[in-house]
Amino acid sequence: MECFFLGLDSSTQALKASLLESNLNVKSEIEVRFDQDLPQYGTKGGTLLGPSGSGIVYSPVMQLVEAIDLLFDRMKEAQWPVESIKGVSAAGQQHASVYWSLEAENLLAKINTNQSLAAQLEEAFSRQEIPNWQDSSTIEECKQLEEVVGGPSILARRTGSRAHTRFTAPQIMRFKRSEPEAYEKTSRISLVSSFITTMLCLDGAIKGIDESDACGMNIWNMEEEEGRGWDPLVLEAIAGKEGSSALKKKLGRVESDGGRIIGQIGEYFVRKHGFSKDCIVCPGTGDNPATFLAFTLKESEALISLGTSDTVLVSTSTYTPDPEYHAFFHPAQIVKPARQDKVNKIHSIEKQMRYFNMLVYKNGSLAREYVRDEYFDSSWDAFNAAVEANRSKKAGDTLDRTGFYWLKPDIIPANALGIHKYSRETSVTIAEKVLDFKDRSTNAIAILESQMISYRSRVSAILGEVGSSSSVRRVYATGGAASNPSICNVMADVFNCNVCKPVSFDVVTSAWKNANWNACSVAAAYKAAWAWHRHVASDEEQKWVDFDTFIQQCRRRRQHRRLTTADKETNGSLDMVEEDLAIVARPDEIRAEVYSNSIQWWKTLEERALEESRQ
Ligand code: XUL
Repeated sequence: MECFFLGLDSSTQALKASLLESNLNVKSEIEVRFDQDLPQYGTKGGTLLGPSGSGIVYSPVMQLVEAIDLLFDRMKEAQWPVESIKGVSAAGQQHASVYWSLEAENLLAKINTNQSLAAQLEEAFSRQEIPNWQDSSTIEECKQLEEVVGGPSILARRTGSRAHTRFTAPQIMRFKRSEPEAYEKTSRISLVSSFITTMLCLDGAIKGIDESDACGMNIWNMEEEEGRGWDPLVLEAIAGKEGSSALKKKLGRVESDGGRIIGQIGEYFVRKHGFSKDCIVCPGTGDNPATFLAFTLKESEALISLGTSDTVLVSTSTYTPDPEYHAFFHPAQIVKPARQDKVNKIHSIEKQMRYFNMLVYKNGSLAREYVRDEYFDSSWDAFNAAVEANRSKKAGDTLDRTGFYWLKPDIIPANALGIHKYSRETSVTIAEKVLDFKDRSTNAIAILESQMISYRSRVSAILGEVGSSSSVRRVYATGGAASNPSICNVMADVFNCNVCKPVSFDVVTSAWKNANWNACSVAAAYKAAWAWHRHVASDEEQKWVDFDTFIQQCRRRRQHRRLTTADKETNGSLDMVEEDLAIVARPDEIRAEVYSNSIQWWKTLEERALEESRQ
């Protein structure tokens, strides 16, 4: 009998599900959109706002509970073969926290199919709001947290990030302060990913937080082995000396093996929807860690997601925290007992920790679209034509059109603001501040070069790159703007490596097409499949197979055709590099060298623009 895997993704605007075949081919996807499908909550973009100027952004917890029922109903309507689903896992928006009441575990233990989940869980929460990652109401709490711990760098070293308003520690701090009674009546605090995992099992136990997702809380100490755990300094900063052990209990255990089986799908889903009672559940993870897994990013590979804001993910085997960005544990790492000394009972652990870093830039498409609208009459075609006409050909080209377009106060560099442009006007070696470039059409290439050089220079620093040769081996481009060929071309030149994008094989047309599946729920299903595979494996090697190898094995199984030259021809413009992956841009040797040699002075100009933005 064919078996399937299910992945859920609880994002800001929707709860989504992906159904995958055993070779990890995406078979079908469905979703519940909060605004349209649950209009009784009155959300816009999935959220509600607090009083004007408060910075409060949240979503109602019951909206998510109702969405779960609705999503499973839709699986039934779509006739998904749920009885053959072997494993399920979830991804959830990062940082956002769910607050369980003292009665929660009791209620979770006696869920029945006669009533909806919402009707049975009305009393299960001590707080009706889930603070959303867009919330910025905790500026004071962030200041206090950094002060107690010893400053932003120390907090970043301990927890992977400096304090951020959306992170869970400052959010819990504000909740405790503004609703002390409700805080006291909180039995456990979940992240959205562990909340969904708990709801999938419905066995009366609130499930542990995934360790990779825990790194987005500002509470989990990521330092060396001895330090790993809920950080005592942060616990104290939130709850005081007297309250820190109670807070630690509320946070509960943390799951460090993302492929461990932590339960079976709840009886509720078995009886009501026909799931198999043997369907396993493994820990959920954050949406960014899930995106990272969807691409099985290897060391020295980067993923650039081009959205309203741009996000860069980079994989490393060293812990390189920095207040400018976020460090996380790899979301699918296993700690394998390597040797067992039966006499001394010493278990040595095979450790090869892996990490990824995330850089978030607020001014992504926002800034690109500003340039398009201001100089190119809102036309991408005109914007792209100007990029192609002005591609760098020799050293110094970029020097004449260096621009920084910080329309909103940015995250990287912190609080950078304003539009700053530099060009050589009177000297061949010195760039001067200008109101605009002589040739205004060069703003198109200037914005792309500036964004890409910023990403490259910071990724290089994380990878410990020396000299000017790029150590980034491959870049994956995703998000809306990744379909713009000019943007990908500049990306390839600046990073001096191939830019790739996922594609999928269309069995109807027998051709490759852009993969438009939802990366987070697909990656959650990958994780469920990996956990199930390890669970049923009879040999030791497969029981401990690492995530990347498992994905590779599945990829080979679904290889639809050999990647021959003939294949490339039949697939038109797609330049396939391996199963499910096409190259969209290759670097030009000369331009790549021009950019590599430009990084140093570009950094000097960025410093200057920053100073000017502070004045
Ligand atoms: C990352 C962040 C967002 C959310 C989106 O730090 O806040 O990407 O994870 O759900």
